[in-house]
Amino acid sequence: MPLRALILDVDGTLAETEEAHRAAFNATFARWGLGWHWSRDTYRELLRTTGGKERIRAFQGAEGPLGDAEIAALHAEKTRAYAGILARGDLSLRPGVADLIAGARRRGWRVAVATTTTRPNVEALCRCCWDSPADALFDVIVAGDEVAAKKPAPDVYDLALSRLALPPGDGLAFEDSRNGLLSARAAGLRVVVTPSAYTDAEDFREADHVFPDLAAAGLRDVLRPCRNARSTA
Ligand code: XBP
Ligand code: MG
Repeated sequence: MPLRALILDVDGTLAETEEAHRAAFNATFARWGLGWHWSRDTYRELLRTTGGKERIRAFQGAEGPLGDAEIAALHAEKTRAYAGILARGDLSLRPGVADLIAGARRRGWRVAVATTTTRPNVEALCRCCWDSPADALFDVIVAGDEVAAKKPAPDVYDLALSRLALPPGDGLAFEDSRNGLLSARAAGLRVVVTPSAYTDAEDFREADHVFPDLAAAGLRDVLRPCRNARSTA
């Protein structure tokens, strides 16, 4: 089984980011005087809609007060609030993430990101957790607004594979959510799922492997039979 690239989701997979996203949404709603506050329970439901702008649109419904331009402006402010929260530096990578990426580098595999969130949020996370720019960590970064359809559509994974110039059989995706799993599977990738705080009750029956986190001993067994890209090039 050739393996040449790991393609990783960001939110919930690299780190438990959703509480920072939720805080950024709520702080922005308050500044805009909307009278909205997303509780944990509400947010768990709302996460079924991927993408912050899409989530706001779904929450307010057809009769909501905000038009598309206002949603875009509110979301841009939310993105700045999220960067401010992460700049405080109190968010960590999930167990096993740093070792997985460092190990992939040693083995000559390429490493990519396929995320629903925006590029500035990927930067903020990389600065916070690695003290490094995202480009120095990942060969390819695909963010949600670069594609026509967000997860569970395959678009972000299709674009990541196209930028890597690899067929799906040469990649392995890492996800934490059902929407992400379906997106990666629809792109033809094998998928490892590590459920996160907000996705732990979701259905992952289509996953190739489900582990509590990326430090799980079983992940080494998944990666071990994969031939080193350098020896197969
Ligand atoms: C995560 C998301 C994102 C974040 C918020 O999905 O849906 O929308 O919650 O990000 P996944 P933005 O992990 O499957 O990519 O507000 O920047 O859209
Ligand atoms: Mg995710």
